[in-house]
Amino acid sequence: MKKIISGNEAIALGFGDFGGVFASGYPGTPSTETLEEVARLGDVYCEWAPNEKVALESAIGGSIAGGRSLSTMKHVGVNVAADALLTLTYTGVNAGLILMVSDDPGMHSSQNEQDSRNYAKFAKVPMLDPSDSQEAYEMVRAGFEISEQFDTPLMLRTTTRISHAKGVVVQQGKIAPQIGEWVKDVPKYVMLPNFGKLKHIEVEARLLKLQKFAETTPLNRIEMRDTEFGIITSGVSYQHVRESCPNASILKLGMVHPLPTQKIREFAKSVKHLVIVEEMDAIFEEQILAMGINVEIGKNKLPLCGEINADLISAALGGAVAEVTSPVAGLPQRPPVFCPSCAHRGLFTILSKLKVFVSGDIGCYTLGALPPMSAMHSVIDMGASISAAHGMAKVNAIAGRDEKPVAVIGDSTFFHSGMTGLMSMAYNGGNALVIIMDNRTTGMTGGQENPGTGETLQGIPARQVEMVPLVKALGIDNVMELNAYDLKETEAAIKKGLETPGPYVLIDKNPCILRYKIRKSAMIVDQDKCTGCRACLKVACMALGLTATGEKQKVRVDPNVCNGCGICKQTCKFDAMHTLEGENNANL
Ligand SMILES: Cc1ncc(C[n+]2csc(CCOP(=O)(O)OP(=O)(O)O)c2C)c(N)n1
Repeated sequence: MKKIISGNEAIALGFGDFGGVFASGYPGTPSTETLEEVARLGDVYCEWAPNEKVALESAIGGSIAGGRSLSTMKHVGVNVAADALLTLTYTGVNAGLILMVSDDPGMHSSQNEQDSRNYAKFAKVPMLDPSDSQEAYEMVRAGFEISEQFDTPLMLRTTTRISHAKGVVVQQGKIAPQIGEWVKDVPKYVMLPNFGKLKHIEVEARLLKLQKFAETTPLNRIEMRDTEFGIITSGVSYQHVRESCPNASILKLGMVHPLPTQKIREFAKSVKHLVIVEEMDAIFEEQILAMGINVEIGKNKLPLCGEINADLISAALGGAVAEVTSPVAGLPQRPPVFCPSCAHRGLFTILSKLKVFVSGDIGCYTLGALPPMSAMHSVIDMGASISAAHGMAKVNAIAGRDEKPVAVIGDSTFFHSGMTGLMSMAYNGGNALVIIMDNRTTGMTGGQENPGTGETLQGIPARQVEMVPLVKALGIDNVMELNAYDLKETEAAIKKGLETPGPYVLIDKNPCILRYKIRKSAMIVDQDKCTGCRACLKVACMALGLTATGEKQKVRVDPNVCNGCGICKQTCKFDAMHTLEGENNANL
C-alpha cells in the first residue's frame, strides 16, 4: 500500500509494521507526532513519559522483557536520557531497541542546535539517518534487525525536514510482534564495575563488527555519476545535493555511525574533488581527515550553524546560484506572542510591572521574555528555572542583596525536571518565589497529555497528579493558588510571595485555551470612552489594534481573535472595554 506521509508518521508506521511492542517518549519538536501516530495505529502500546530519561528507561525495560521497543525524543531530550543511554550501550538489549532522536538544525523550535551524531559516537552505538519518509519507514526494520544482531541499542536520527516533510511510503509486509523470553542475566544487565569492565571490552569489539557491517550494508551506497565531484552526505543533505549537483557522484551514508572507512577510501580515490556535505558539526569530515584523506570542500565552505540548502551547496562548489526571493520579503516583522486569552499573559503583565528578576523555563511562558513584557531574564533548559533561582537566591544572600528571584515553570516542565529543583530548594533552605503555570497540558509542543492532565496519550482516563499535595510533599509549606486572569489578585499574591521569607509556591490552574478549546465572547471598546492612551496594548494581545490612522487613534478589538479574557480591560483606566454582553469575563 502507498501512502504520502511525514518522516515521523513513517517511523510510527514502521514501528507498527515491524513488530513494535512498546513505545515511550516525551514530546519535543520535531519528534512529537511520532508517538502520537503510534497511538493512532491503535494496536501497539505506547505512552508519554514525564521526561526522556524515564521514556528511555521504560523502553529498556520493554526490551529486556522481550518486546521490540522504541523511545522518541528531540535532540535535547537525549541530554536528559544520556545517563541511561551511556550504560545501556554496555548492557545491550534483548529485543530490538530504537532510540529515535530528532535534531533541529536552524533551531526552528529549540533552545540549541545540537548534532546527535555526537551521541552515537559518544555512546558507541550505531546510528541511521534517513533522507526521506520511505527510508525512515524501512530504517525501523533495519534498526531492529541491527539492534538484535549486534546486541546494541540503535539511534534513528531525523532532522526537522525529514520529520515534517511528506513523501511516498510503500508499505511492506507486516511482521507480527513476537515477544521473547524475559531472562535473568546478571552479568549482562547489572552494571556493577566488575561486569561493566567486561562489557566495555564487548562494546569496543561490537563497534569493530558494526564497522565491518557498515562496509557492506546497502544502507550505505555509492551512486557513481560524473567523477569531477564526489560528495559524501546523509539525511536531508542528500536531497539538497541531488537538487544542486544532479551530476555529482555521491556516497550516501544511511548508517552514519560507525563509518565505512574502506568504502570511503574507495570512493575518495574514484573522484577528482572530495566534498562533504553535512549539517551542523564536522563529524564525517573530522573522521575522514583523520583517515588521511584530503577533503577539498567541507566546513571550509559550508556553515557549521543552521540548515544547509541547495543554494549553499551550489555556492560552495562554485556553481551558479539562482537568486532566491524570500517569500516573506517586505512583510512586517511579527514576533510570537501569547495566544489571545492565555493566562500566561496575566502573569507576565504583572511580572513586567514589578520588574523582578525572573528565572525562566521552557514552555509557552518563555514568550514572556520578549517585548513588550521583557519579564524573563534567564532560560537554560527544562527545569532550570527553579534550581537556577535557588542558586541566585543563595548568592544574593551572600552578597547581602535583598532581592528574591521568581521562577516561572509550566506543569509539564515541573513534572519533567522541576520537582527535584524544588525539593533541593526546600531541603537547602532556599529563598525564591516559584510560580507554576499549571495549564493542564504540555502546551508548547501542541497540547500533549502529562501526569497532571488525568488522561493518557490515548485519551483514556488516568490517575491525575495533584499539584498542591505534590509541592507540599517536596517540602514546601507556603503553597497558594493563583488566578492569573485577575491582575490585582496576581499582583497581591506575588508581592506576598516576595515578602515572605523562604520558598513560596504559587500555582495558577487556568487551563490552556487552545488545548481545551475554551471560547468566550469578544470584548468591545467603547470608542467614546477610549482616550487612545494605549495602556492596554502593553498586554501584547494580537486581538488589539488601532483604529484608522489620524490624530485620534483609538484601540479596537478584532472579534475574530479576541477570546474575552478581560486582561486588557483591567489595564484600562477609563472603563472603555466590555464584553459584547457587557459583562466582565475576567474569571474564565
Ligand atoms: C529536554 C527537552 N525536552 C523537550 C523539550 C520540548 N519542550 C519545550 S517546552 C515543553 C513543555 C511545555 O509544557 P509546559 O511546561 O507545561 O508549559 P506550556 O507550554 O504548557 O505553557 C517541551 C516538551 C525541550 N525543550 N527540552
